[in-house]
Amino acid sequence: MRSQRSQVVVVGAGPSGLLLSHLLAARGVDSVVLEARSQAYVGARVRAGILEHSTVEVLREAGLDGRLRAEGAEHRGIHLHWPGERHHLDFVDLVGRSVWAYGQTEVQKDLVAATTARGQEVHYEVTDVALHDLATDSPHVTFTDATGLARRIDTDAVVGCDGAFGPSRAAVPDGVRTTWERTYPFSWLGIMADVAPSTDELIYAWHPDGFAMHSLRSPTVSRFYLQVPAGTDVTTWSDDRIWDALALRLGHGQDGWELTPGPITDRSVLPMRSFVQTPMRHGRLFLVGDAAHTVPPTGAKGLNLAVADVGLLAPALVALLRDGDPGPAGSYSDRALRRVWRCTHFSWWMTSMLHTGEDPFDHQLQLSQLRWVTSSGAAAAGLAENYAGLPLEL
Ligand code: FAS
Ligand code: PHB
Repeated sequence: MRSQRSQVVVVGAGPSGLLLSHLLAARGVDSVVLEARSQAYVGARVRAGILEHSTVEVLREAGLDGRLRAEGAEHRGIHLHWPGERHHLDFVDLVGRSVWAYGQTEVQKDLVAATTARGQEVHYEVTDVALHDLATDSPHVTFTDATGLARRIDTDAVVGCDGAFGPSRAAVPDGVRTTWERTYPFSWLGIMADVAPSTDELIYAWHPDGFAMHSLRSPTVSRFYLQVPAGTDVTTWSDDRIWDALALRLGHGQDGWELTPGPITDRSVLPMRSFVQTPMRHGRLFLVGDAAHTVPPTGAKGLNLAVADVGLLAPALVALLRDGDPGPAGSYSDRALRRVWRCTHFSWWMTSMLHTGEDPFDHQLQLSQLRWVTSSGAAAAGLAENYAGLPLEL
């Protein structure tokens, strides 16, 4: 077994793992990143599309916002739509903050480029990652590298950036961890299409048949979602069925607006679930992003929450490992969870307002809420504050 030492071991090279490694290196704290998949696989995963204000600020401070500002699209707000009505909420007018349409795949490319340029040690296609002695000040991690060699890293801190199904969550002992979970009775069927967006900013649509969203990735690539029953087999939705449902739910033909279809280049069904695992620290193990929480994507919070965790944890680890101050690391979990629960509630609130079931009473409640949110400045500001992004510290 080959042994080495690093101040931090990061499990997972998704956005949170690479961003954390980048921020630590910039402050003189070394780390090694371990990733189960190949760099190409991680980079190709189609996921989030909206960066909130605080995410853009974290990326700017890290010097990672260049391509975002050159190739991304700054959005002032979103459109809320239901049959016969469409209203724009202008976040800049309401709360002075915008959001950016810039796919997670692009963020990942920027992070890979930055960590590669810095010579960051990232091991892809590793197996058998195991975390040891987490409750001591001298934990270690063992794994098998891509060549099949058994490896050991002695470290001062382990950070689980390994998503909802990685080993870090489970490394918190049963008697220590609590998991709150909610599974929704529906999923999102998501498609990527090679067609210019039919909208300037995102459309979130309520319809008796189910929720729909028109998002985008670039001036020539659009992203769409449809609410479908949980467990839907994506192959049961033909292209025509998808486009017909999107046209109906998004209001094609209403007030002269038309949805332009195009070739579908990617399609998948995303289950809608939410969980929060506490605490987000156990000994020298820290949990970040989807390793500690996931939210339904209706509030565009998944990636943004992961970045917010990193924005809190990076300075805390620097204080602990470089400056000998255990304070910020000690309070990391409580500080992060305040924002996690706020964003979990907002994601639930947006999901409950926009996704339809069979009960017509619920439909009337949802329509009343949509009319309130689009007619009351106070209500609209509440949505805008949560969607455009809250401060890192609540
Ligand atoms: P990630 O899951 O991105 O990264 C975790 C990494 O850890 C992965 O690369 C994984 O391979 C690695 N890993 C796992 N086990 C490991 C092991 N044993 N050893 C080493 N490495 C291991 N959010 C939105 O806001 N909008 C969306 O539309 C949206 N769509 C999504 C669609 C899907 C299918 C999924 C799963 C999530 C989606 N999300 C969306 C949420 C998503 O963006 C996450 O919030 C975001 O990727 C979180 O980033 P990380 O915490 O870095 O976790
Ligand atoms: C996306 O573009 O993928 C997207 C945008 C907003 C959401 C969810 C997904 O709330």
